Amino acid sequence: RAIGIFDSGVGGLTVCKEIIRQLPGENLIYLGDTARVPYGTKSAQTVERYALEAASFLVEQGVKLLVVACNTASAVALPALRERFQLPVIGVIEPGAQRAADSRNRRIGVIGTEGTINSGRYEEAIRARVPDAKVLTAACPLFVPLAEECWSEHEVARLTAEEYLQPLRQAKVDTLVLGCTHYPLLRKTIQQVMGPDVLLVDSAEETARAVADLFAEQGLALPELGGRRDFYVTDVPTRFERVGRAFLGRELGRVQQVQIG
Ligand code: DGN
Repeated sequence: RAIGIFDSGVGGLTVCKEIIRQLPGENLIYLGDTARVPYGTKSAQTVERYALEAASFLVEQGVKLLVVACNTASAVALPALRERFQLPVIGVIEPGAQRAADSRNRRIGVIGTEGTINSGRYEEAIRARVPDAKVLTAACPLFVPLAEECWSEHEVARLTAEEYLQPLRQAKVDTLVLGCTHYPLLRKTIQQVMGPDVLLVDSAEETARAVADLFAEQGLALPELGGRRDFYVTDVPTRFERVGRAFLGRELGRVQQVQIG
């Protein structure tokens, strides 16, 4: 049976890419809710409803595990998803917070969409592990379109990053959580602006590790190679196919349009 992954659009393909890298033999079913993207600027109630509908689609496909690749949906919808469905649900926030807890000076930065930052979930998850941590957060909404335009290393991206990250640099954080599906694409620019000594926590990478750990805990055999990947979207697939290549780091193959909700 497959692992089900959903996101508001193409961004979750960064999580997909990491799961493919760490668990190459697993079958994956990915749903991008492209008809309703972005989730990052919508209210918690709306995002929760969208997340339940996206997850229902995947559960109907018979997935064995649900990965909520979207940080915004992970921030606001995990309790509702866990209550509704009888299968393990992994979000991206706990794994990212776990890694951030390794911070040496306990000054930890978190960047994400407005929805993620306003939810306060990263702060909560980090403080649960490091009670005296100083957590500084910043919403960086312009990073999403920059990544989708493939402008991640453009001068505009650098200036934008300098503006958004200035307070975190001043606060001397030694760890910065990339709390949005799109930010791994801007990794190089963000690292340049923050300086080489700041540890960037990639929530996609940490989430894939959490999935691998869960399988190992359950003693599940991990097939080595040959996983099948199916991609679904809720709007016409053209843009998803084009932009998605950069996020997945390879061709997607066939993408099918479905109606959910
Ligand atoms: N996938 C969203 C997130 O990780 O928060 C970013 C895209 C969006 O919905 N704005």
